[in-house]
Amino acid sequence: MTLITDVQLRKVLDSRGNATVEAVVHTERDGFGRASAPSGASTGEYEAIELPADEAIAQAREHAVSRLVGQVYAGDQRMVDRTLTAADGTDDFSRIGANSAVAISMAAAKAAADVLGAPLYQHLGGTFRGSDVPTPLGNMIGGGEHAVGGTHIQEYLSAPVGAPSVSDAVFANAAVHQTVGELLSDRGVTANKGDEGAWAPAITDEEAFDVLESAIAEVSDELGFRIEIGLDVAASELFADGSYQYGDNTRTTDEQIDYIAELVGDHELAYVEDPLEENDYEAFARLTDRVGEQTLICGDDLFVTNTDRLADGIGSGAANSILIKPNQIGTLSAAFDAIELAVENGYEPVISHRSGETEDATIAHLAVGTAAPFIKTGAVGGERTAKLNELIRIEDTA
Ligand code: 2PG
Ligand code: MG
Repeated sequence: MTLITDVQLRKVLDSRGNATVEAVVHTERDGFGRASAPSGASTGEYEAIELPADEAIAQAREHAVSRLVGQVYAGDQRMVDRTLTAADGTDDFSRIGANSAVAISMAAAKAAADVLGAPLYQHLGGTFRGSDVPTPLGNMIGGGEHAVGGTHIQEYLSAPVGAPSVSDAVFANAAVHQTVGELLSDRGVTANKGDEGAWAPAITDEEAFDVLESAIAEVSDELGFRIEIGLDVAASELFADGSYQYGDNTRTTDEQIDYIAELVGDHELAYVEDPLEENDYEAFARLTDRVGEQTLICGDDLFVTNTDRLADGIGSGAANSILIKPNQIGTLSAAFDAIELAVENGYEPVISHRSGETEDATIAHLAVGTAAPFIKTGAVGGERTAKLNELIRIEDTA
């Protein structure tokens, strides 16, 4: 059986050099699972609370560990997550920290899969979900909260929708990323990389489209399959004093809707995340009504992986897709519930990394285990390739 026999918590580094929580779960029959929490920079107002790593570890040790050890089976994910929720006792994990909660939740799942000798995606998804591997959305050019001095739009994504396999898609994104770097240097533009490894040149949003379109055309011609463009506008970060601020340019909500609708048409966007600020369901609904047949309008800060907020969105017709970040809600069960509610209502779930990451690859398994159509997890950099290479392994061995 999978009775939890030990839970260890420690502080480890994330990709930004900050401290994050790593959890280790041991069970009977030598089950072992280890997982670590990611961390956002452009965080939504309604996300579960990330505490400083030391505090999250101390609080979880005091309130959660003894409720799990010798009491709960790692194979009963619902029970693990209910126990974490009860140990916390708040509705946003502000007592033990969503970072401790999600690390323990994921480590328990891995320990249970280990006892079964099954891959994590299979343990999470069960045998009936198959093993469809999602299309990776790769961050190519960016700015916003992820890179000072970059574009206003936070992420320009490459979406290799025509790729015959995940391996082809992953290498296509890497090739687009390299080509963008070369095109920038041909134009005499120097560029560092932002937190997720995307190029962060000081160019306008229009130039970013131009460069990305050229890179995609080149790579797609060479590889012979279709690659489309996606965006994470991260509009809550642009929104101040009632309007959207693009440097010296300001757009009202109506103008923002027009602007995004034009971008969808002009650039045949496959995916647009957070085009409007996180409280404006009504504007999301208007935009979805206008372009929702042509593209995915995805709620990240809008929904924060929260079923209550998603239900509000479904009720008002806001968006047609939801970003799923387990650390926004604190447990795998709650993330799973958000995915289920989305799918039941025709919303596409997109599983996502955070800008601050570790080498943990749980989200690759969550995406496969839930048959999500897309995963957003960067294109280059070790903490990103940890997930991408895991997808390649899953595809190769499934
Ligand atoms: C986002 C994410 C990941 P962060 O906005 O979607 O790309 O960024 O983790 O900083 O919230
Ligand atoms: Mg986002």
